[in-house]
Amino acid sequence: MHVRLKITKTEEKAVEAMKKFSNVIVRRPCRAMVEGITSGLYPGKPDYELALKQHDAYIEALKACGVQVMVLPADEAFPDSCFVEDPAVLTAKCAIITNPGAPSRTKETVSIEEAVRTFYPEERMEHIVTPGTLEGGDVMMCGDHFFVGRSERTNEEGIRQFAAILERYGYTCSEVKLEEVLHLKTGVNYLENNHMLVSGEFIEKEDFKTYDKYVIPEEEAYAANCIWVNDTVIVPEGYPAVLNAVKTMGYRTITVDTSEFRKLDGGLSCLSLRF
Ligand code: CIR
Repeated sequence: MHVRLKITKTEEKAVEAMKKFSNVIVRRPCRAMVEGITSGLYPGKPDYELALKQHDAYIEALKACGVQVMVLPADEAFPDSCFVEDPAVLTAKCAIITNPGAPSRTKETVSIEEAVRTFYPEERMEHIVTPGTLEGGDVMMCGDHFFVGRSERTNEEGIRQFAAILERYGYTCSEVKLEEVLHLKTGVNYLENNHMLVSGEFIEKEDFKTYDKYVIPEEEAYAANCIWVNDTVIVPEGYPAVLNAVKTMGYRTITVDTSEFRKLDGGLSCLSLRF
C-alpha cells in the first residue's frame, strides 16, 4: 500500500525557497569557439568535440538541480556566444540586457534578448546602452544586493545605468574595483546562506567582510567560479580543496569538467543564465 505523505504549507514554502531558480538558458558552443577571446592564462585551443560533451554534462547537471533548461542553438557569428551570462542579467523582478565591453561580443545581445523576452513582460525588460558597457560576469547577486565589478569590460557609466535600473526594482548595488581578473565572478562567488568563495585580489576586500568566506588556495583559483543552483553547488572538476570545502558547508555537489571553456577564461557561471 502506498502512503502519500502530505506536506504542510510551511514545508511547501521551505521547498520553494530552496528552489530559487526555475529556469536556465544556455547556448551550445559553436565551432568558431576556437577563435574565442583568451588571456592565455590557461593555454591551448579548445577541442570542439570535447567542449560539446562537456556542455552536455553541464546541461545534465543543471537539470539535476530541478530547473528547466532552454538550450539555444550554436551561433557561428559569435565565437564566445556560449558564455551567455555576459549579455544579460536576469533577476526575479526584471531582465537587464547588457552592453558587453568586448567589441566582438556586443551583438550577442540581439538573440539573447529574443530568448529572454519569452520569460519577461515588456515592462520588465531593461537595457544598458552606449557609452555604458557591462557584462553579466561582473555581476554577483547576493539576495537583494548586487556587487558589480568595474573591469576592462564594465565601465563607470554602465554601472551607473545598472544601479539606476536596480533601484527602481528595490534592489541595491555597489561597485567593486577589479585589478587583475577578467570578471568579478572569475574570482568571487556567492553560494547563498552567507557562504562566499573568495580568491586572489578579493580575499582582503572590505566589500565582502560580513560573509563567511572560504579562501581559495592559489593553485585552485579557477574553482572560485562555482555555481549554487537550488541548494546544490556545481564545482569544476579537478579542484579537490574547493570541492571538499563546499561539501563541508553542507551542500550537495556535482562536478563538471570545463577544461575546454577554461582555455577561453570561461567557467561554470559564464555558461548559463539562472533565474
Ligand atoms: C571572453 O573573454 O569574453 C570569453 N572568452 C570568456 C567569458 C567568460 N564569461 C564570464 O566570466 N562570465
